[in-house]
Amino acid sequence: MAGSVEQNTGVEHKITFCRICEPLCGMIATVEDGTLVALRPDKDHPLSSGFACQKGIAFTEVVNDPDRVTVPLRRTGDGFEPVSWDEALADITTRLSTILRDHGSGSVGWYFGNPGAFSYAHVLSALGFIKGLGRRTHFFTASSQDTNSRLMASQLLYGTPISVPIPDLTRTELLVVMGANPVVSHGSFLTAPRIKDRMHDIVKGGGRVVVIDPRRSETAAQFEWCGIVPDTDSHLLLSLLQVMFAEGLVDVGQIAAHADGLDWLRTQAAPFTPEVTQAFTGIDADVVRALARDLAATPRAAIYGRLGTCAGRYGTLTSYLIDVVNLVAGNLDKPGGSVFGSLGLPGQRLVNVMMGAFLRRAYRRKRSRIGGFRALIGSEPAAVMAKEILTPGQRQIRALFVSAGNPVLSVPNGSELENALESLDLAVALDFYLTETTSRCDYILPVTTMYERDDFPLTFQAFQATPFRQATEAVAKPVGQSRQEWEIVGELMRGLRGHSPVFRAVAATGKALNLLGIEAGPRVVADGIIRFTGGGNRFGLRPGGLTFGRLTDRHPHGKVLAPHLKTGVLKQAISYPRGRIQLMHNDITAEIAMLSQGAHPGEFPLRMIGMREARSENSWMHNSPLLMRGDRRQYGLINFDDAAALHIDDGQEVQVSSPYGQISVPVTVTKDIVPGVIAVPHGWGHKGTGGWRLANEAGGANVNQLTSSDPDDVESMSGMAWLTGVPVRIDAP
Ligand SMILES: Nc1nc2c(c(=O)[nH]1)N[C@H]1C(S)=C(S)[C@@H](COP(=O)(O)OP(=O)(O)OC[C@H]3O[C@@H](n4cnc5c(=O)[nH]c(N)nc54)[C@H](O)[C@@H]3O)O[C@H]1N2
Ligand SMILES: Nc1nc2c(c(=O)[nH]1)N[C@H]1C(S)=C(S)[C@@H](COP(=O)(O)OP(=O)(O)OC[C@H]3O[C@@H](n4cnc5c(=O)[nH]c(N)nc54)[C@H](O)[C@@H]3O)O[C@H]1N2
Ligand code: SF4
Ligand SMILES: [Mo]
Repeated sequence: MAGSVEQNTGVEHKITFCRICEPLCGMIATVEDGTLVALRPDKDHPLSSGFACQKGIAFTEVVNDPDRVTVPLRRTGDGFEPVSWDEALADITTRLSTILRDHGSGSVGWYFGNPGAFSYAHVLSALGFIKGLGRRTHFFTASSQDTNSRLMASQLLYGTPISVPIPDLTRTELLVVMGANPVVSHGSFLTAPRIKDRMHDIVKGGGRVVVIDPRRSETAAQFEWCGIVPDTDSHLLLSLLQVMFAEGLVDVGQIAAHADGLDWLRTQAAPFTPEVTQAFTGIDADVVRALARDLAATPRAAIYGRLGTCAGRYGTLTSYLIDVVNLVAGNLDKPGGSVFGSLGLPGQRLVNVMMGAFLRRAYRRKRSRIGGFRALIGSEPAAVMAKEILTPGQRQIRALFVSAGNPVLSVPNGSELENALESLDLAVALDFYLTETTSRCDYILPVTTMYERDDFPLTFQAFQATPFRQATEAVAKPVGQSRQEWEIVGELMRGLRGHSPVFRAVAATGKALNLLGIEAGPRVVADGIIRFTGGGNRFGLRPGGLTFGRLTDRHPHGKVLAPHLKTGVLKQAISYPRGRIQLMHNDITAEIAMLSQGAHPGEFPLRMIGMREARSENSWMHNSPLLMRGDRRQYGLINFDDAAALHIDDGQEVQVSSPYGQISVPVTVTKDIVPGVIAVPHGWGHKGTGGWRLANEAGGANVNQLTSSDPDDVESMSGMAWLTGVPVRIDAP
């Protein structure tokens, strides 16, 4: 059975999966003569078992959107004109050749947005292109607005950014969710279909889910809510440690067997008694003590943090402390605790040691031109991308590719970036919409959507709560003239062969593979990874094991590899040669020292946080009528007491100002948010010239006009943008 469950008169029902967000829910695509006509959840998917959210179902409207870009577009004075692929690619490679000849590879940059991470072929080809052009190219990703601080914490503790523990969701008895809203986000840095049900299972089994959040989020509303002042999580976590040490709740021998620096840690935590931190966090000392005791006493407990703990001023410190509290409470690498997934490679430890050493070396050696940020996972902070374009000098960016991203709305200081894009010699977007970003580019190269390409979710394999493999073939034919990103990159590489030995090698390898009857392209790599990792056929050594083809042919609904993640694998996850966790770092000492100094500017007495919405996906699903029904608009959220003090009525438009910018937004007044906080959804403020009409009509404001692109406001260790807890003032007009 090749992934197609029914067939009559040109209508097929094809088994596949959604790739909008991380649970990767199973889907059945109804396809008529190659055209996607409907999507429904896959009842036979072993993990999502018949669940899909509104965005997943609405995706047919994205695929068939009348506003979708389906032919290559070239910018004219005040609009766009269709051009042929040949013409577009010839002009782009000619202009790029000139830029490379005159200014070198340091004049080229690539911004890789969030949806790109869901396509193995896009990841591999974009990396191949930008790294193949030369060492001096610029590479930015959405990660510096999302996960960099989390990756940095792992690099410090385990020696490698790619060992990130996740909660053992199906076995835990106490889950502390800190700065995440899985009921709306469906989980992040954590692939767990039906995550809401999994959390309810914890409670049904007699356990608890505690949500630490400035807002009584949709998740907090279903479980136990503990309100917190934004950007004070590090204080809370240090006081949890203080209590655990002071009350003798720590099994020192057990921890010392795996980690260096425990005494240093105890000294660092000592001043942060719950009475001291209460003044910062707003959380009662008694609540902190009780939580510390519960975390230490419950055999299966885990703290899980995500965007809310990553995107504050102390994102790396907070992420680091989450793991450290899990460790000290005896919950790291334990069933039901915070555990490490892995690809299940043979010699996993050796691979980790080598990879970590390579990444740490790059981190030490490479620095960004603007702000001197170190290269975490080989990338630069997107917060300073505009300045990299606008600041003259060696390695000034003159040509920029943007694939699967809308940085004008997603990175701090959107208008600065908008102007920067206009100043480039060449800007090329790989996208299927004319957005705030792409409509500032010289070319828009139309790409396929996820249902028009094959896939294997490589990026998310090690972050699955239940080890699982699924792959899919393309289920619909490409709409219009759209092409896959890797095919476009392949053409660019061919056109620029003269500039890169890597591109010449890629071309030669492709030729050799074709001679052997193997279709050249990134699928060979994905297939190799499936064969080599957990459940794979190890190139014949494990007969009956998985390959890309076998997954799509024999296991179209996917295959569960094991009921649970393995524990007792800590040493494998660590990249430091001695295989021990390193707690002590001068940078962490410095961050802890800064905690007590961070004064809040008096003229901006409130703090702004983000708010994800069930019917949005960052900036890019606001053109779907299904998702926009009911005349949806962007609203901020403020507390009753603040509204009363400021004489603001429910629904009123207010002006929100930060030290960095200003927006206008209507507000909803609620008791479900900590006083002193305003929550504003990101991804609004559409003005894609000539593009998505419904999104443009819905308007709204770009909340990232309130965030800062000043290098001093970017987290120094990880290059992470500062997106939550930003000081603001509210004025009624
Ligand atoms: N529906 C929907 N789903 C999505 C997305 C979407 O746009 N819409 N985006 C996807 C993406 S790209 C990502 S990265 C994930 C993110 O997934 P999550 O991190 O689960 O989602 P967020 O809604 O950003 O959750 C952050 C929570 O942290 C809280 N918070 C803010 N500041 C602080 C703080 O200082 N401390 C604490 N403790 N909490 C704080 C916020 O109130 C919010 O409830 O979601 C993914 N899923
Ligand atoms: N203030 C604030 N800012 C934030 C956040 C926040 O919580 N608050 N969240 C941050 C986070 S976590 C993230 S991940 C970023 C997201 O930031 P970005 O990734 O920069 O932006 P998106 O809104 O996800 O835009 C995705 C673009 O990709 C296109 N696209 C969709 N699918 C594909 C595809 O398969 N191929 C190609 N080539 N294009 C495709 C869409 O049309 C859209 O133009 O935003 C960050 N910005
Ligand atoms: S939860 Fe995410 S993966 Fe599942 S259907 Fe919705 S958008 Fe798709
Ligand atoms: Mo994200």
